[in-house]
Amino acid sequence: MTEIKPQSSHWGAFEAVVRDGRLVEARPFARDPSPGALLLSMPDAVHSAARIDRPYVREGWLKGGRRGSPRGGDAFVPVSWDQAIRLVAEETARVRAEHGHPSILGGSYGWSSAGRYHHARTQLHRFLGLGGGFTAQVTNYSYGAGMTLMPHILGTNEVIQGRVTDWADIARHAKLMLCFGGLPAKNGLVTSGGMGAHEYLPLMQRAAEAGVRFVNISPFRGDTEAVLGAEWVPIRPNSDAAMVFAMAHVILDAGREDRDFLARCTVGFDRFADYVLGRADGIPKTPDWAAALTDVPAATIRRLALEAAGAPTMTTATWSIQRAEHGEQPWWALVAFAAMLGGIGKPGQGIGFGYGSMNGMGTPREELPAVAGVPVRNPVGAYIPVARITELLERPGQILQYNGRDLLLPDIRMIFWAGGNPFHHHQDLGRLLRGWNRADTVVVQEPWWTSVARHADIVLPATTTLERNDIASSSRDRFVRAMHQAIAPVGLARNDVDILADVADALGYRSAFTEQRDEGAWLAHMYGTWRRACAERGIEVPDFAEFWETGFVEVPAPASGYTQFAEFRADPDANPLDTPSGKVEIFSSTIAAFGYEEVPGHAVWQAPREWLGSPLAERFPLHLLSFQPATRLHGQLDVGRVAAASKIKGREPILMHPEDAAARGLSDGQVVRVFNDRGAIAAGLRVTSDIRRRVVAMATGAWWNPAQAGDPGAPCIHGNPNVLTQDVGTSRLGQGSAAQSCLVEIAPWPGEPPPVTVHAPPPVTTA
Ligand SMILES: Nc1nc2c(c(=O)[nH]1)N[C@H]1C(S)=C(S)[C@@H](COP(=O)(O)OP(=O)(O)OC[C@H]3O[C@@H](n4cnc5c(=O)[nH]c(N)nc54)[C@H](O)[C@@H]3O)O[C@H]1N2
Ligand SMILES: Nc1nc2c(c(=O)[nH]1)N[C@H]1C(S)=C(S)[C@@H](COP(=O)(O)OP(=O)(O)OC[C@H]3O[C@@H](n4cnc5c(=O)[nH]c(N)nc54)[C@H](O)[C@@H]3O)O[C@H]1N2
Ligand SMILES: [Mo]
Repeated sequence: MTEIKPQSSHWGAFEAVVRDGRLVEARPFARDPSPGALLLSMPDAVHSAARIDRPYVREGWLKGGRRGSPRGGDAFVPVSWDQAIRLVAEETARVRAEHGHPSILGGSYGWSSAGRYHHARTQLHRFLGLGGGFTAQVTNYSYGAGMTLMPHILGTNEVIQGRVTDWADIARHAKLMLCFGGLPAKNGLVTSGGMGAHEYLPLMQRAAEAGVRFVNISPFRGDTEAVLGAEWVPIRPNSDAAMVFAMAHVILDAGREDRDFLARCTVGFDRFADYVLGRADGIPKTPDWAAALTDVPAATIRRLALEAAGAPTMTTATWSIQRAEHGEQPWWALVAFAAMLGGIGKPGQGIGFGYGSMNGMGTPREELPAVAGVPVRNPVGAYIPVARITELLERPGQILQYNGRDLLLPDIRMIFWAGGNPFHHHQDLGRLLRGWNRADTVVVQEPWWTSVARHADIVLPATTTLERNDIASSSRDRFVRAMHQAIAPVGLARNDVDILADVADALGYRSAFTEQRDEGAWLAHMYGTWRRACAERGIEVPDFAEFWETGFVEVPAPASGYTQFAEFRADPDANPLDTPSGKVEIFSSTIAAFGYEEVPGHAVWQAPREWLGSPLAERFPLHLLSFQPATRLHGQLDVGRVAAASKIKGREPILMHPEDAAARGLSDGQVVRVFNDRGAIAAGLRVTSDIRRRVVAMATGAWWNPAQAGDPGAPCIHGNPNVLTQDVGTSRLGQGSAAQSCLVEIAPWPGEPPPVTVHAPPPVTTA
């Protein structure tokens, strides 16, 4: 018998086609104009051998191994659900009593499910918050540095997260779009919370047809699609700020800056201009100065700057640009540059970050919140910027400087993760594992034997979205999608929320956690809250019963384009920005007062420790970029056919220029060893002239497969770039991830590489 159920995922809405209790196909939602290929991997993933079939406990933990006990190398012992719940409840109670709530790390960063009720992280925060609190994680890996900076200088994070000036507006009014980091098609495959329609590529294509000229300023030609006909400017990684200063120099030199806008709408421009002209430090930031740092010819920099001054221009940078040491600087410089052009708040012009980073950025839509779960306040004030997790684990009792504050790092005894994978997302994994091993106990809820589950003490098998009812929703998308349970839970898997309700029960607060609502009542409650928010904005949507029956709601797109900052531009006194001055802070006294020498009061050029300009490049002469995968979502769907088809002899591909390959005697299709002082990984070599010389690039997301499980120094035989990436904060201001500042060398893999084993379950013992 075949059944068809409405469903959704971060990579798109679909109809779940179910035969004999198994998902056989994820058929794209009929309203999606360009569904991506990732849905093909769903049946593989949902019924994968890598699903966790039942609860387990690490053997060493059962035998008493707590703080300092190595994780990742032991066998797992199967336990009953009753036993597992009891162990988690007892250990949670013990840690709370003996060490206090801040000793539980419950930040649990990660993408988990598109369904908003069963969103594991939200539910875990409810559970821990109601029980007394936890050490939280703030900001994100996506744009952590940028989201700390922008409130100081533009007074909002809307310029990163949306609502940004939409593509309809750009198509109608812009003539030039300068894209630092390009507009990579692969990034449009996903929206956090799911989407009814992939409109990313069609929208930019329409802008190109309407006459917008695109410039792809990136080390990788593939960061724009051929249909856009973009000019490629192959820049050196981490040098974007230098190029922007030089463009600012050209504008000043030609007297083309918009004096009226700068005077009315910004503060601190003169100090920035002094810096650019070299009055402050004796170094004029000329195109020749920048050419040596960026490898972009001075003539190109000059031409692009004058072109931008002469035509309506939208300036954008991908989120990746700030995921590097001093990643705040290129973004701040771009805001200053866009202000000089005077386009901020003009239709189709100005600045927006992330048009190239995710589907939904710039998609025309009404201003509406998403359907969302109900968070609980965390009674504990302790937190870290998310990407400082290893420091948290390494140096309890010490201070971490962040955004003008001194954070006291708690002593973490228990790590509780549901819906994220730090051994996917964090940098320098060997170092992370050494810090991780300092915990007494690690509890992980996961559907699959991902690397976070493999490095846990208590492993609780979670259902996937197919195994429960939910609602998918994103503030970036016009569609709200019903997700009907399509299959029974796989193995003994249980819903995250039901697992946590049972632990809360054992600890005496089940009804506070559930608010005595079951799944159906929560969905109706969440939808009802959203429906009222729509009504307040004059938008009528059907009631819950009709929505659930139809399977989706579409909120029609507004008729006219949206221009961000239009009111501010028209009357900055009546509509000030939420900054101290109410204006664009090209110079920020607040930031200057923090006294961080690496982040003075305006954007400056700061060379990172690891880039092609540093002394370390003599030993490790290649800059490694680790971008988002076209074949999966981070580590999710790595067990699917789409990811498998892209691998080379089972290893994640790495892109390299033909001349760099020839210089090392390497050829396309070969397994190579990528290494630096932090470690080594295997990768499959793909030789292409689409990547500039001395830069290599590979996607994140191949599951970490250390050659010896549990050994933090072992090479990864599968190709997880985070073995190699540098774990430093972007700066003390943003403390974001600096994954893109990383140097490596590449050699042939010696001999035959060992087989990849990480897609099969780890050893199990009944001893
Ligand atoms: N080198 C490098 N590293 C990076 C980046 C980079 O550019 N370069 N990018 C960074 C960025 S931007 C991000 S956002 C992060 C992403 O990092 P993560 O969000 O941590 O990565 P995912 O693999 O999506 O992890 C989500 C996990 O949740 C699990 N999961 C899915 N559904 C459920 C569920 O219903 N319940 C439970 N309990 N679990 C579920 C999945 O199996 C998966 O293991 O990575 C960061 N890391
Ligand atoms: N298919 C798919 N799409 C995704 C995701 C996924 O896992 N899979 N993840 C989603 C998530 S969580 C996020 S946060 C976004 C991330 O969005 P981004 O961070 O913008 O995406 P990346 O792919 O890391 O980087 C985009 C491009 O930036 C270029 N680049 C890197 N460093 C530099 C530099 O220093 N200078 C310049 N000029 N260019 C540089 C690289 O060539 C890279 O291809 O993607 C989202 N989209
Ligand atoms: Mo992200």
